[in-house]
Amino acid sequence: MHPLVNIAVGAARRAGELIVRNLDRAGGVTVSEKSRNDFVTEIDRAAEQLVIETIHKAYPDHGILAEESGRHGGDEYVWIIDPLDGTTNFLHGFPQFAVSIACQHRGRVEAGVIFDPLRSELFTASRGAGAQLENRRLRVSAQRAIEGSLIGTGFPYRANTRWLKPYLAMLEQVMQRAAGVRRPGSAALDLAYVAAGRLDGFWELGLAPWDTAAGNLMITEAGGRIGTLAGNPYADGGNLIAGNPRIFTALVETCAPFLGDDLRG
Ligand code: 2AM
Ligand code: CA
Repeated sequence: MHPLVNIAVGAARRAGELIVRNLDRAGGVTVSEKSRNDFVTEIDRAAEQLVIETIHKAYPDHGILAEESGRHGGDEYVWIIDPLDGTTNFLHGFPQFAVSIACQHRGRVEAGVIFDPLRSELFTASRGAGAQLENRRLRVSAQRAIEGSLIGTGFPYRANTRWLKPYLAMLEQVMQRAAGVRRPGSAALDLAYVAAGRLDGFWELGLAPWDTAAGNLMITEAGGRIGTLAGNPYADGGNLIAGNPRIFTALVETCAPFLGDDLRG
């Protein structure tokens, strides 16, 4: 295993264990929204600290870009960390969340790990060496058309509800043609599922770099494509379409009529 992947795996497992240990305290707790949010922030922070500690033990000079603590440290290698992707699910005891860790070298993601601690599913990827689920090589699906496909998505939230109209127009198109549309709530895991061929395609607006850094590499290494809504190469912007190559193209075509200037990217 690539040394960067190896460190990421150890970090993700430690964070995952902490998250699962605290799940009982989250789901169904009848407390105020504020104390719920404080609780999830506490778990987010603790999981993130475990990940950063593990990385810095091996690589003290590496930089960090993480959901809770932001950007700090060196800039040749930067680790992009989402300690708990799917926090709303976690808070409600809805069993779909993950730890996502990627390592960038000079601006290019070289290694990525997405860990689902409840199913104990570990998705890994390193540049040029493919993507794996445990010991199996990942490959995107062979689905040829949106008709018959299973497509994942995420709904625009908070500030991003300004995109609700175009988003719903896209959804209307996709749901009328696909076999099914799923909104599981952890973008990192959704991207891993595209790489694994469990989803034929995926799109979402308003994501953050830590939601997508590991999944981006995973999909590319599994033979899939990921891009902006207009189908351009994806960097780390928030709006994306992913899928096997045919479904990627079909989703880009489907979304095209609904892209205003702010969504074209
Ligand atoms: P998070 O759980 O780490 O916040 C779901 O649509 C995806 O969007 C998840 O990957 C989720 O990551 C991300 N997201 C970021 N901010 C969010 C918010 N305020 N509400 C819901 N999802 C959010
Ligand atoms: Ca996230």
